[in-house]
Amino acid sequence: MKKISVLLFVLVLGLLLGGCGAKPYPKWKHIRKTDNQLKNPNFELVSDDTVPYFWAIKNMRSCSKEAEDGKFSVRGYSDTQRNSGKLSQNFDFVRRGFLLNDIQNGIYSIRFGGYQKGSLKADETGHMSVTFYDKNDKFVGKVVAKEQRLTNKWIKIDQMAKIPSNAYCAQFNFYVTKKNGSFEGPYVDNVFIYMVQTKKRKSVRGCHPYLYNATPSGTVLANGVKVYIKGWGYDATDGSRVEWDQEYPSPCFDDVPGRRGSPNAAWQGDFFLKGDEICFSANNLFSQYPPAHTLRGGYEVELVGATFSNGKTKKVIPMFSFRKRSKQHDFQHCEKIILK
Ligand SMILES: [Ca+2]
Repeated sequence: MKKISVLLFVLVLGLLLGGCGAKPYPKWKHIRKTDNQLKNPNFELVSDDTVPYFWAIKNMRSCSKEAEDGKFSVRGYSDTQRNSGKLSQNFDFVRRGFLLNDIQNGIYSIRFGGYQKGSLKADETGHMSVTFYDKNDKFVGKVVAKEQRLTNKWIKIDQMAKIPSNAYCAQFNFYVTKKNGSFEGPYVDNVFIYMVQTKKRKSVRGCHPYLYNATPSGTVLANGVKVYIKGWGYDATDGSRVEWDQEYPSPCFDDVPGRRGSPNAAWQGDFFLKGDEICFSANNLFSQYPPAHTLRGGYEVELVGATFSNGKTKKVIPMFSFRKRSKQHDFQHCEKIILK
């Protein structure tokens, strides 16, 4: 009897969670800088309700009758009410490992395209585009694939475009429109965006700001605590303070600027709330010309509206210590705080 009720409970729970028969959301393999930056680019991963995974779609659907490659492509919805549709997917340059400095300096262009196919109907069109957004999700630019006369055969779109200097994120789009009746196409399959290095990087000398989305000093966190933060450095061999040539969020120290072109230590900082703690991170510690002395680095932090657990509002937070080249590159440290 007990067994049956447990079984029933599991069954009901399964139904409530909608887990019965539903496909689990697939994982996508790691995307390297040289890979196609789009996930599920050939639309072969499809949910039970004909939605291609990883894509945002409006009035579009997977189609299993016509495919340039594999089993599925995507096309306009075949009813008479909907006259336009859109398929899109975006990615963030920083998350894919690109430096915003490189984007700003026009080091990369994009190569985008894929296969598309029309129908014999004259009044329906489909076109590919890439739109760019800045780090506040504000639109900063768009490139549209050159108009091609669609036929009922697959044609390949393959085009290069510049990336706007303030772009943070790129979005691939495929739009379909028609005047009346139902869609017969247009179809799209096997799409791509590649990041192509089209310009040489100027050799880096000394400290250079590395722009990314760090929480700025002076930010008020969700618990109402205001945090001021700056870089802290200490030469533990001779007991002297290290003054940073460049401040938080990308502290950088170069004892002989321009000597061999690279700083002794440079990293990217950030901080965030985690329960009743404030956590600090120091990422990508870079020490190509490492100091001969033992170098300590971290932050000087001042809180407004809270204290550290010792009752004080100011504290030095050491994050790392190294001599010669640092082997570890990412550091995190959390501190309990007491709200006033
Ligand atoms: Ca396909």
